[in-house]
Amino acid sequence: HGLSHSDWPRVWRTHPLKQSYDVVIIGGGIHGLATAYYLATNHGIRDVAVLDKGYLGGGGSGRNTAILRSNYLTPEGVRFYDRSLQLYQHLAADLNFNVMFSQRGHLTLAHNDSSLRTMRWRAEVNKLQGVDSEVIDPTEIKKLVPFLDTSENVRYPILGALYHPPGGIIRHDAVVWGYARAADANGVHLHQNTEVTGIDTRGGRVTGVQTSRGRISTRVVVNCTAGWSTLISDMAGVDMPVTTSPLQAAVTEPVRPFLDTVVVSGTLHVYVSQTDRGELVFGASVDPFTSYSMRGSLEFAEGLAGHVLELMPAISKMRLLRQWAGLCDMTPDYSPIMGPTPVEGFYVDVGWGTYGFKAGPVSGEAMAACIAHQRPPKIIDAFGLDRFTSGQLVGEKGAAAVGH
Ligand code: PYC
Repeated sequence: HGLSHSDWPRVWRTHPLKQSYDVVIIGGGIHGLATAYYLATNHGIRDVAVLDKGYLGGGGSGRNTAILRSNYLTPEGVRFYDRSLQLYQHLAADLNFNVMFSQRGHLTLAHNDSSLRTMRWRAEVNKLQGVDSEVIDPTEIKKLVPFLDTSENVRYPILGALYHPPGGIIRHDAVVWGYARAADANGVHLHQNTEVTGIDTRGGRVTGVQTSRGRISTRVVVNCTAGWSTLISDMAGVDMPVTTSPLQAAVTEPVRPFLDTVVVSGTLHVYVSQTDRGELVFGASVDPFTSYSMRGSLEFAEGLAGHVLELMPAISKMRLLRQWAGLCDMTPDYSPIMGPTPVEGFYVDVGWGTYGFKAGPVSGEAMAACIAHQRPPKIIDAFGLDRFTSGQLVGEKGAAAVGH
């Protein structure tokens, strides 16, 4: 006699929608949930609602390829993502939820002189920030990943790689569920199937949120959405320099473990890792057009297979089981937009491009501090919306996993 799923305890509660909250967070993914959790635990702000038009973790949080790393190109980016890795390192204990973080190492391959130069640059910036990254040669790469074709007789020979030992993978859904359960336990109300249809402002400040389940009065609204971040900001009258493109991913049938590190190739537009269950998870760069589609395409699967087999010819018999897409909100400098906006009480945590998942914990921590102290903490100082008028961009394109 086994447990039927109806016997399982609920991980978080449901509540009636209250008519007012101190803080309303739009978007029930890792960013929104982490912001709610740190508001409650770090600042004692517990009268918080998280609204999602679908289910928790159904957007980018459930569609990413679960890769964590902090080997960025700018000092601001490296410090920021490294704080996220530190939070991820003790997240299982903090949330009492097994998030299965595996720091198995991360390799970004260089197939030409200019990428090798960028890898050296990243390694030096990383080391100056205390982050473990170094450039290694094909012999060392082969030792770490014996299945990689490191010969010289291929279209794009591997010249070297940026090796980042602290990088790895995690169970992305567990991170969402862990934050959701802990936020709920700290008094946060999680409202699924609750779509935001308008944001009320008066005299340049936020006064409330209109939803498919009624109006909420509030003086603080945080836009933690991806894909729809511009539509939500438009509701408050805030323009954002963001375009949205799909990024596709795919997963194979499970096989015995053979791939111990995360492998990224910008030139071949692919990254791959093997889950604890044995599946290979692949991702690519964003599709070359703007769209809100979250479906996979045959063109993508064909291109992906061709590229992967250039790297690992031995896996040609493996079968793809599933493919899907997530939505990436791209900014002009490939860095996020975080903090206050010209509308008082309206905050944004958006523009995550192709690396929002790994930033979840530090973003939640920083946005919670920003709201509690009514000014951005130092760690997100460089990511304000005003940089697009002052011209102080944080160019992070060279650290995107694969080219765009
Ligand atoms: O930035 O590491 C990354 C990444 C992996 C998948 C998409 N982006």
